[in-house]
Amino acid sequence: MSPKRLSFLFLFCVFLLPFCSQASEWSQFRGPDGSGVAVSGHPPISLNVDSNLKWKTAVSKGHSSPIQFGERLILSGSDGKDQITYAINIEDGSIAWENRITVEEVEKHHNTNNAAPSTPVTDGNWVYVYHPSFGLVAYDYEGAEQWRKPLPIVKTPRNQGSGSSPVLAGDLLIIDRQLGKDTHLLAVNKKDGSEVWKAPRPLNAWSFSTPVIFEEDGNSMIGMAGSGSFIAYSLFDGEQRWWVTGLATQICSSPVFVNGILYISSSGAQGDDTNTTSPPDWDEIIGEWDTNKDGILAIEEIPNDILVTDRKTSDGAGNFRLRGMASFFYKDLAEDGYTKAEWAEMREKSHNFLKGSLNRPVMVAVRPGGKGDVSDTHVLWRESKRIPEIPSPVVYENRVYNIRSGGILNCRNAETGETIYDKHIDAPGGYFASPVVANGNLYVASDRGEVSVIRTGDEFEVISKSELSESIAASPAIVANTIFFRSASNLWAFSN
Ligand SMILES: [Ca+2]
Ligand SMILES: [Ca+2]
Repeated sequence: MSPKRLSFLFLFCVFLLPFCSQASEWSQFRGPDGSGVAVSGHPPISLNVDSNLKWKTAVSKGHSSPIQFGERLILSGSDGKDQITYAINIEDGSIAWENRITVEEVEKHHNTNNAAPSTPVTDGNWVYVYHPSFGLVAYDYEGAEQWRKPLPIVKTPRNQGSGSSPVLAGDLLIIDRQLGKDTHLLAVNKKDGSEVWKAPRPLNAWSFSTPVIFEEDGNSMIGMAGSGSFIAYSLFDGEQRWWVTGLATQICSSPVFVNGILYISSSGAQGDDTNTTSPPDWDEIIGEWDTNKDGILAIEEIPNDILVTDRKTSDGAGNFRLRGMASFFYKDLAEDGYTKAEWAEMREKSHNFLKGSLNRPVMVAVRPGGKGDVSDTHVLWRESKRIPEIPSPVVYENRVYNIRSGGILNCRNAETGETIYDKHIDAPGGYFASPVVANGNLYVASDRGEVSVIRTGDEFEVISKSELSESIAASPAIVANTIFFRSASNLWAFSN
């Protein structure tokens, strides 16, 4: 190569690359590799709106999290039929650009979910946004649209709404598509959105989880949890290679891949197994509840405040009352009430539902590899207690941290799964946001807007608690010395 050409290349690299590749420390849902661990950030260990709140910017509703794209954050939102992408300047919180795509139909979702649940992803060149009510769209740094790929509107189980975020691997952009029996992983070329492969997963459809990218014997793989199993596919062609069974039916949290091990948490519909209570035995309650003493339990004789499921969210969303469950499982209750035999039948059906596979939490640690069902050969440990409903785990310095609703933090040994501690952090409410770690400190946020910082390690130590006054469902993001929280209607930046 001539010296002239070399110097041209040098100039190209030095002067052009900074303008076409935007660095990102937090490029996708839960940051680097989706693990929730900041590589080098030192954000404040206590949030204070008077001293270290750098800025606060109003944004539309959304449960997705911001990502970093150079000097900006990218965030998705939903406002009626408008599906929004924001680019927000990290320095001052001003909005650099905002793009809206108006759809005819917005996906149906549970009242604890939202129409903008998917966190964008960037390769440093473009940003890729998935709106479940629209499809995929790619923008450059200035917000110029590069391509769009409309997709049929999703049909999630029981209309609970989407949860999965897109991931990038090489030239592939991959998203889980919930379409009932047509549910599949879709891999498109990130350069133009053209389809590369589709991995059908009709038997694995119940999921709100983000896929995980991992390596196994030099092969690049993608894993997806749902409907009681975790399935590993080849990234090359989407071929199903191996799977682990025995997980919960309906999976919200996302697996992480740390130090060569996959950690997969699945809790089912109600969270921790202590969140469900089977209906009481007839003999225990009939004397007290049968107020007219006719030996029949009428619906209005069942106390209205008794819960069979308590997800411990701050507004009681998603809880079942005994009255509702009793009439759900025994239809003639409203007409002539319960006899002892009818109550026994209802009790058994309710118990099977409440304590069955739909609600049975399971967390596993899995060594990747093998072929077919590897449940008996590659599972390092399997635990069924003290597992959260929505938040994903953080694995940090050989410990697994899980925050569950009610404000209970569980710390396990990552090698054995044994609990090191299980403690109330004294910040109750629902936990939807996944925890993150920076500089050895764990950040958790509740639907009451309370942020708690816990020192990692074998000793349980809460460092600080702060109130943001608005519900938080999105997972925090960390860039250098700033931590970002999305609440019900704002994005907050706290900085050292
Ligand atoms: Ca009665
Ligand atoms: Ca009856």
